[in-house]
Amino acid sequence: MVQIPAQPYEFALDPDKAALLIIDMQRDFVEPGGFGAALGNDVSLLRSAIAPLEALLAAARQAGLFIMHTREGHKPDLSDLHETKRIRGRGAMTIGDRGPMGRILVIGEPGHDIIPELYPVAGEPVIDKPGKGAFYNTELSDIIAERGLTQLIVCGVTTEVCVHTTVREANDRGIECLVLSDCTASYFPDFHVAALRMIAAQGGIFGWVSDSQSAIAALAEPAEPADS
Ligand code: C5J
Repeated sequence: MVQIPAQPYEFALDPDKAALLIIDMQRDFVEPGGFGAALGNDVSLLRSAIAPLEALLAAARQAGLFIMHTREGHKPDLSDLHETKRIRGRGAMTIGDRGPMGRILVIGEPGHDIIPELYPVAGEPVIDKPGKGAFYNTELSDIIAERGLTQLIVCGVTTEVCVHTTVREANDRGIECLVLSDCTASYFPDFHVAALRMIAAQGGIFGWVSDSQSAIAALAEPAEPADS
């Protein structure tokens, strides 16, 4: 076990049973012309998470931590897209429409891909998810069960939407989640702060909150045996 300073109290990381889960660091959310922009957001607000995530990803790879990435998106025929989601927002552009980075939020299009700074390497599963949560209609539960994982370090975008939904789903499945504040971001800075507070409030009702520096320092430490 490695102790990571966190809110509401320290997180006892068991690196053999933990994974880093990076949520939706896709061009469609962080670059102009994608899904985030189509909904009227200032996508530059999400870029603060990129540098801390790069450092965390390097440290996690160095430590041999299991790493997974998710991408929100839909099949080219949109058969996995609820009409309610397609029309939500009433914007001029919506999911499946063609924009500067290809069809918005469609698997295989340039905008759907993960940004180059955080690109997955061999051995890091990439989970395509049609919803906001990473468990809905995906293979994530199977991967977690197969590997005997009980803890997730959850990062990515956006804090109050896909990160939060995934943490809530994981928590209800008995998985402990540690969210790193600087490795997540929102189009709404006040939502980011509130979402993190909600996770750690009430004794950690959804999980724990820490930051990249604390996690990176912990990953560099040799783990104590779990029963010590
Ligand atoms: C959103 C996400 N915000 N990845 N998706 O629609 O948070």
